[in-house]
Amino acid sequence: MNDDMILRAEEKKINWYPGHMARAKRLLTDQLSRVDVVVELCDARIPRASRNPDLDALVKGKKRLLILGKADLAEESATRAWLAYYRQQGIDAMSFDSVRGRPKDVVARIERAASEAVAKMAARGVKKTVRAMIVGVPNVGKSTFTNRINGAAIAKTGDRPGVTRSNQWVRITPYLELLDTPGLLWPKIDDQQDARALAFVGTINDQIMDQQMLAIRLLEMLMELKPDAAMTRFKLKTAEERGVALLESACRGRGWLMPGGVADTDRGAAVILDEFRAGKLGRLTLQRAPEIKKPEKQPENKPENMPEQKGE
Ligand SMILES: Nc1nc2c(ncn2[C@@H]2O[C@H](COP(=O)(O)OP(=O)(O)OP(=O)(O)O)[C@@H](O)[C@H]2O)c(=O)[nH]1
Ligand SMILES: [Mg+2]
Repeated sequence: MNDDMILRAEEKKINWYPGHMARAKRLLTDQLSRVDVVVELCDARIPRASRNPDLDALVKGKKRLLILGKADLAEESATRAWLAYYRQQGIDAMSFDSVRGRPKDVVARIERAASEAVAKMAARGVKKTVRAMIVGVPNVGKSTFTNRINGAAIAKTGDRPGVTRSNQWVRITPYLELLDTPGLLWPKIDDQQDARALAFVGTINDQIMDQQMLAIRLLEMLMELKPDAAMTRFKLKTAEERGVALLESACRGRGWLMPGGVADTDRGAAVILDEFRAGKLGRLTLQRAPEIKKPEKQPENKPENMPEQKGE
């Protein structure tokens, strides 16, 4: 067996559902009756993989707003395509980045989503305080988003998953409150492509995965999607390599070497993952929106028993 075959044989299924996440799920359902809107934050680079398949069942009939977050790291045209797709599906969605995004755009959308409840209270002469719960996978940027809307850092943030461990209400205005919640995954990630995508963007605890394996898969994907950027960034001489050889070449290219000139693949893997997550390879969307099917033209109804028209 060569190195690559050994690697593939050892590749383990990616899954992360520790005890604090089961607790996070309980915290979410506990607060549900208190909120008017559920704001679901997903990652604009991987909208499909970063949406919790259990959420529909968890939040039942609540008003929803989907936000494609970290939009500054995704390709703008791909994000537009995702938004068009969601619109067609009847899902209320917008994109946002917490680096430059304007809070008032989000506030307006949350208020719109809650407008029914607000109108009901207004009819009774009461100005309602809208309460919105921010949910999403770990590290997707929920706390940073909350801080951005708030205008000042109040929630703790960090570049690893699992930073927020309990619910935190943040008052934005007298009439709007946001609930920052801990990141939530689901007990079994069925699609391993999705699991890997979640791992690439830093949603899954790095400690439970083989970092070298993950970095190799990431490099391979970059060589498919953005070969020029990857070759420049990691100073690769050829576009042909894959597997361990590709990781070693990146290490040699960037000078991550151990004594004797041996590629330091441990260090290389960690830096490659960090650089990708920080957007150093430029904007990149890993998952494309499904094509929007145009409604098929209905064949014209022909009255029954009418003889076929013969051509001239
Ligand atoms: N480029 C960019 N980075 C972001 C954005 N939002 C958050 N981040 C970064 O993503 C990392 C995670 O942010 P957090 O706000 O802690 O994420 P979280 O969803 O609260 O994470 P948990 O509490 O662990 O579930 C941090 O390093 C943030 O700086 C964004 O819109 N754009
Ligand atoms: Mg957080």
